[in-house]
Amino acid sequence: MTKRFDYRSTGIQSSEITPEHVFLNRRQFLKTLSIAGAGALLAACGVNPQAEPEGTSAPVEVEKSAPPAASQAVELDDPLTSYEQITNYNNYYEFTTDKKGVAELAKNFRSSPWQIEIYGLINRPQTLGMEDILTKFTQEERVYRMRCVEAWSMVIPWVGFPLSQLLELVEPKSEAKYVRFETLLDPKQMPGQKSPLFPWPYQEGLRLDEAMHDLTILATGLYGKSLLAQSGAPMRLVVPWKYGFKSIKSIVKIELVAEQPATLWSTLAPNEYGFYANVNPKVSHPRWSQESERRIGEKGGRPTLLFNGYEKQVAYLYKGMDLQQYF
Ligand SMILES: Nc1nc2c(c(=O)[nH]1)N[C@H]1C(S)=C(S)[C@@H](COP(=O)(O)O)O[C@H]1N2
Ligand SMILES: [Mo]
Repeated sequence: MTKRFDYRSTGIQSSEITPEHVFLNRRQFLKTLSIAGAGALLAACGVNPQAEPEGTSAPVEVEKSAPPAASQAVELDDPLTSYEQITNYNNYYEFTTDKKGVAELAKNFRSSPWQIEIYGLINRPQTLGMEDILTKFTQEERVYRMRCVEAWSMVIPWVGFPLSQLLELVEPKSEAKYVRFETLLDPKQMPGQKSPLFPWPYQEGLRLDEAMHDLTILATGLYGKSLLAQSGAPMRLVVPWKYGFKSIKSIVKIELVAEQPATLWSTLAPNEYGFYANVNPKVSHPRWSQESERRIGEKGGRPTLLFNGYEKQVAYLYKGMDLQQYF
């Protein structure tokens, strides 16, 4: 079997990071291709920390895939947040609540070997290693806005694959209505988990139809590189129309369940952080407005958009629901 991705590296040297202008030129180039073609090319480029310079890597088999519906949401004109900023300004309370201190505290985190247990209301429960995941699912680039509930935002070029593909593999039973995710529990590696103030491990959840939506991905990289620990290595969820806290990092468990699962933030403060957590400028946080946001790396603010700008793609999921009540 072709091994597409070398997943051993957890600490990428800054000298190995694709310089941003090279990356941006490649994106400019991709713009001229069909999205299906672009996906295939990116799959070929892969998430390889030891990658040779662009265009010189050995050819790998490429699977044909249908054009992702998410292509409508790819934002080729919204400037990307820099790699430096994405990887040095993080929320990851398992390490620290200091956004600028996560990278340093997480630098020795062991994200390999790594296994993900998938269980619950499914026909095919299984435990997958990261190498299985990278072999089974073609990785593609998805450029998404990320809006934290704290009113800052970024634009991140993720590498990953639709969560729906993993769910199809495990065959949810008809009773399965929600997906529950769990982060690694390991206080020896994650000093923040020694704090009794949080109900560790971090848990999150999605309704099954939200989880199956093509915009919902499991990310394994960003800027064409494997995720660093601070970004949720080796694999984290990304749900771009919801506040950032839904996008749970360093996942070890995925469970299909019948009832709406508890989540860390809705357990701690149910009136501040709901289960749905759809980005909505009209639903204020009890302690601040959500009408605008600060794009990291930019001066000034910009208006926050309903569903973080993905309204066209996702509004149908919430038809008939009162967004003030199900926040
Ligand atoms: N396990 C875990 N996942 C997490 C968090 C966390 O503290 N622990 N923080 C969340 C929050 S509040 C945000 S805004 C995003 C931040 O992702 P980033 O640091 O990659 O930008 O991760 C989310 N996922
Ligand atoms: Mo957040």
